[in-house]
Amino acid sequence: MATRGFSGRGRNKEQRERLPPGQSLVSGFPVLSAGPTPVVDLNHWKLELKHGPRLLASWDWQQFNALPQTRQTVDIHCVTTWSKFDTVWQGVLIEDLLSAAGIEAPSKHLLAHCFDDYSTNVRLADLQTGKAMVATHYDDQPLTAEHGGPARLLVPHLYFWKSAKWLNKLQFVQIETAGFWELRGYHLRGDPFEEQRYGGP
Ligand SMILES: Nc1nc2c(c(=O)[nH]1)N[C@H]1C(S)=C(S)[C@@H](COP(=O)(O)O)O[C@H]1N2
Ligand SMILES: [Mo]
Repeated sequence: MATRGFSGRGRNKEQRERLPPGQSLVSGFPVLSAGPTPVVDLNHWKLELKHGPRLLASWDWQQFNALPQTRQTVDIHCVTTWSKFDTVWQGVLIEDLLSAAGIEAPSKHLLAHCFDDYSTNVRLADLQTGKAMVATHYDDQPLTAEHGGPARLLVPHLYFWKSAKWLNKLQFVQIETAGFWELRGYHLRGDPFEEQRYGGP
């Protein structure tokens, strides 16, 4: 109790360094979706990997769940200014997905597509960080529908709009191509520590 002030300041310093500029910590887990939550039947669930229109690989739910699993604890940052520390996720790392597909990446840019027609662009380099994954579990529970279940992209080091919920396709594209929010003014990359909230003219 006597050291409360000192250790409090210590924690705050650590938190300040982990918290990107303009962000505030939340303890809950807000839900942000552009439209209604799609109903996704696991019997029809499929994740496709494409290069433009060409199919490179695809997994049904059973095949996808047989891929190597990774569990990790990361901080997440939403462009609407909330951040959440120490969120626990489990799923398939993008590196493991690509090696399961047995392909060399054909381009440096991708679009993530979803069951609700949302999309977002991501650079291959931002997916090959050892942290970006197709997540199926949050807090050791199957991902709830409102948070993107059955499976969502998780790109924890970028603003959370890059973490596409209800993921059904990862598409390599030759040229960086804006997704849903990027077309509406958000930054093409979205690094929270650089405060890349909005795109340039
Ligand atoms: N398919 C899909 N993915 C999406 C969205 C969406 O509307 N549709 N919203 C994005 C935005 S703007 C944010 S901040 C996060 C919110 O994720 P959460 O609802 O799990 O907090 O999901 C992102 N992924
Ligand atoms: Mo968002």
